Amino acid sequence: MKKALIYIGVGTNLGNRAENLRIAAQLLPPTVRILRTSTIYQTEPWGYPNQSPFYNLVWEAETTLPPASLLSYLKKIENKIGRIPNFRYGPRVIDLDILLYGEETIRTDELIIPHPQIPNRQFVLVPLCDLIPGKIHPQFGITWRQLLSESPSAEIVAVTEKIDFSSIVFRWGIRTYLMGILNLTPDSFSKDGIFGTPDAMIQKAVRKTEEFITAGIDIVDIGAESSRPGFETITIQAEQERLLPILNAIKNQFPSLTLSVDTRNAATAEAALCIGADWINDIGGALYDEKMAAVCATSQKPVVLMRNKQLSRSGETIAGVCAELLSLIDHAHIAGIQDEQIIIDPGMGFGTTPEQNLDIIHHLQEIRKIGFPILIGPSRKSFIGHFLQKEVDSRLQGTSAAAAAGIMNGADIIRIHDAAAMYDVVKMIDLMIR
Ligand code: PH2
Ligand code: MG
Ligand code: MG
Repeated sequence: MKKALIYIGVGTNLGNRAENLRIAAQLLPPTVRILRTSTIYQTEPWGYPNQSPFYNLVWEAETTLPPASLLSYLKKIENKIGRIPNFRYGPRVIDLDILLYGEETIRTDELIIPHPQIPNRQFVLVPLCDLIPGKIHPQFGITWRQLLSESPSAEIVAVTEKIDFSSIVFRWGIRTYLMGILNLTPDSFSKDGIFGTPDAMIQKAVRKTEEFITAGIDIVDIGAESSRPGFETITIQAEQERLLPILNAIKNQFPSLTLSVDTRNAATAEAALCIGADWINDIGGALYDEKMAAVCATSQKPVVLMRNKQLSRSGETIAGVCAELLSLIDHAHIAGIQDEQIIIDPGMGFGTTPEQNLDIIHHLQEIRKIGFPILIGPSRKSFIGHFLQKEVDSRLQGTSAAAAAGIMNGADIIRIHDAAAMYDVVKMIDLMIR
């Protein structure tokens, strides 16, 4: 496919500006690939003075989208991030402008390229000159450096705040997030557990994490205790011996990655948080270990509270699930866990019949009404095997279907094994429905 080299000007002066820049980058489609990012500048407002200073930058990117499609995609991203149209030059959470599209000059009602205002705007010229100072303006025939030197001066300083674009911003509803499963158990039901000597395990775990990141996973969830039906519990000490060295290695190697720890034990959670775990994922809903809720409260980190009790076969599935989740939330609140930390999980396959798992996905919107982000974990589970009569290594299509229906009904995070395949599934669903 034909690729064009483009330059996109980005500005923000409302809310958390650094986060706005990061989420904008993370919402770009695979058809727009950032090659270079200019320095980020704090700039005085141009055009309308009575507003807060902006953060501005320019991206150099490669795209296969024609200009009109690119424009409409960038507008969609602006809407998703919450841009509300106001007056000309007014404040905005995000502004994404096409500055240059290859060597083309374009003049339609919607789009003028090169962006006609660049010569008057140092907040564009300065970052653009970080990238292409010696290139020639397609119409004026002089360099960007020259244009900068002739432009009206404005107050512009490089931002000192360190902005890590590879660290994922979580804003629920804007897109679906993928959690990759890293099982440090020899007996995992999914058949993809990592085991071996301690050194071999570290190596395998780091390699798998790298695969996850390459595939576009947002969170990696590391667990050392199998939760498959009829599993044997391991001691807390054995759990930590398996988990902590690997967690440490992954944290050091991939410091921007969001690392979740799958544990029911407060002492393990505490030790993991100390090493730098970012989330706790507790299949016990912070009930299994009486100290867990307090550890999570102190950490102020996100915590996944999973429903995990035999679900009554009489009565409505979803009402039972909601009642249990509400009681987990109450318990978490009492221990001091804040609403902003809480993610809820209906616990697919935990004390549920195959039919009840279908009900959970079908009626997920009822769980949505509780008002917290929702994680679901249908990946390779036995209810899929039950209905399709497929072994655990042939359940990807069933998993995709469950993810699709789940996302359409309000799921925010999908916990999965098959990173590359599920990335494509989720990307397409988000393009269609979000
Ligand atoms: N964008 C505007 C109007 N004024 N001023 C600064 N400093 N930065 C901007 O991105 C900006 C502006 C309209 O697009
Ligand atoms: Mg603009
Ligand atoms: Mg604009």
